[in-house]
Amino acid sequence: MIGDGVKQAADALRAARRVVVLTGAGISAESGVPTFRGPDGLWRTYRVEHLATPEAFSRDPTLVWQWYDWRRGLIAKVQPNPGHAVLARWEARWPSFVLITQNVDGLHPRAGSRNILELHGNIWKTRCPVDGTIRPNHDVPLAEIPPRCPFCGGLVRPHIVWFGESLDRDTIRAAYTASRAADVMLVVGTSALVYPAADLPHAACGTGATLIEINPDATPLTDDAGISIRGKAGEILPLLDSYLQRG
Ligand code: BJW
Repeated sequence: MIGDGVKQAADALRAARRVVVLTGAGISAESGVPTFRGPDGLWRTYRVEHLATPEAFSRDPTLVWQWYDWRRGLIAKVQPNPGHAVLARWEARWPSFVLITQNVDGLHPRAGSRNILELHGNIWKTRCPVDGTIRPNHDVPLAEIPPRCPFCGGLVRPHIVWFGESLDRDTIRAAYTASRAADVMLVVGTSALVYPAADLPHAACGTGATLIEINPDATPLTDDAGISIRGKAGEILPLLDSYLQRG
């Protein structure tokens, strides 16, 4: 029963001092942002190696930027959902609350979350490969494709971690530190297939955290999750929050 899992999760959260949440594309699904691997996922229509690798960008930066321009247009039209809103509120409930996200859509910050580790970057930022400068860019559509660095005139790239690229060292370190210190780790809306993000819940379990998973489907993490709640983030998180407020 969903209610039993939610009640158990609320009890675990109430007893926790350090809470860490790891989110994936599923939390934005109810806002209307496509996931990657589901039935309507981006990777069903687009080939990863054509669009989300450094080789693809070197081969055809215009094509890659056209794809990001299309996704930025789609994301700009949607709103954070009640799941994002609950996680934003939880920052005030636990002073050490850390939100780790694999999402690049920026919906967590738009919902009000501030203490966020964006593991895979942010679609609203560009990076100059020459000097590494990261700049916000909210143009929809982009003013030019591909966009250029205002200083060196070279091509800028999306500030996104593509397959085969390393994550920002400080960000992934901070994510491991928070995960290892967690009393409870809540994993929401990720297929838990992409590393090193998918390793973080194992790191948390390894130091004794209770793992709670919210996902309509089973994932490779489900067997390790002490509490597994099968449902949609936008419905389960508000329910969990209301149980927490009752206690
Ligand atoms: C809902 C819902 C609702 C639906 N409510 N839930 C160790 C082992 C094996 C391989 C590797 C390894 N270490 C590294 C690798 C290689 C690679 C990797 O992991 N490959 C695997 C796929 C096999 N990793 C990397 O390359 C990483 N780099 C790295 O580690 O560098 C060092 C290194 C390189 C090479 C070898 C060894 C070391 C970088 C990974 C970068 C990932 N980037 C992407 C795309 C960016 C492009 C873009 O967005 O523009 O990030 S991939 C894509 O997947 C995106 C996501 O952040 C990421 C995770 O996906 P996520 O969020 O889980 O989404 P889905 O669609 O998979 O799942 C959605 C879930 O939601 C589902 O479960 C649904 O059921 C659920 N759901 N509705 C709640 N309403």
